[in-house]
Amino acid sequence: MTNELDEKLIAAKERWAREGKHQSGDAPKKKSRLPPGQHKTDGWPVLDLGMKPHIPLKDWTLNVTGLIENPLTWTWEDFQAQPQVEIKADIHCVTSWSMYDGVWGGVSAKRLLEVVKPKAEAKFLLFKSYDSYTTNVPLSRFDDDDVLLAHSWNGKPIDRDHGGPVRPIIPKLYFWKSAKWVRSIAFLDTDQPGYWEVRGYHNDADPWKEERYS
Ligand SMILES: Nc1nc2c(c(=O)[nH]1)N[C@H]1C(S)=C(S)[C@@H](COP(=O)(O)O)O[C@H]1N2
Ligand SMILES: [Mo]
Repeated sequence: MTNELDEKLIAAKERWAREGKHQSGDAPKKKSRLPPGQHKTDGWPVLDLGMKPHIPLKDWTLNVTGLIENPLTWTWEDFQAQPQVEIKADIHCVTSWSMYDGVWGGVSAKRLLEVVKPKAEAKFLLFKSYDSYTTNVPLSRFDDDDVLLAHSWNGKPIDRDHGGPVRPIIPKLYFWKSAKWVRSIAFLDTDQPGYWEVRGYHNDADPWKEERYS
């Protein structure tokens, strides 16, 4: 089961986009920590396309390509040798759960940007994952203080179910923008919509604006 696409879940999520499931239309509550239409969850649900790639650390690499001065391939050792940060953040999933106060450990987006040096034309990022998933964000959304390439959660390695060895965490966007099992990051001058972005999900994905569906 874990190596097959979860066709039923994918079909359901495409239907939710057509039907606008969980779309509250509520105005954001000024002081609320919860974006409109969300509820707090205590566990951490698992959501993906169904195939959960297993990537031994010795085989893991991260490729960073495109419109940057210094394209690179990091091995696990290269990645660990970068300055490490811990960032506490809330996560908001489009299926309406929000998880509070995760402590994410890894390499900050700011550090990656400092190393690769995006060219002036670079405006968008495309993440590709070991399960062939893709998702896109503007460079301006990646270049934020709370964004990182995370390898740990609450002090422990992110497990395979949740996208380990490494996944970006972009707390200010719905969680589908945080690619599990990330394999490459391309810096582009044009926006290239990813897996869910071409299947009815909003390109920008700001939970505070309730940008669930396109
Ligand atoms: N590689 C990959 N990343 C992915 C997905 C996926 O199917 N494959 N699903 C996305 C979606 S829709 C969500 S809600 C979150 C879920 O992450 P979790 O399973 O750790 O909660 O991962 C996102 N990143
Ligand atoms: Mo999702």
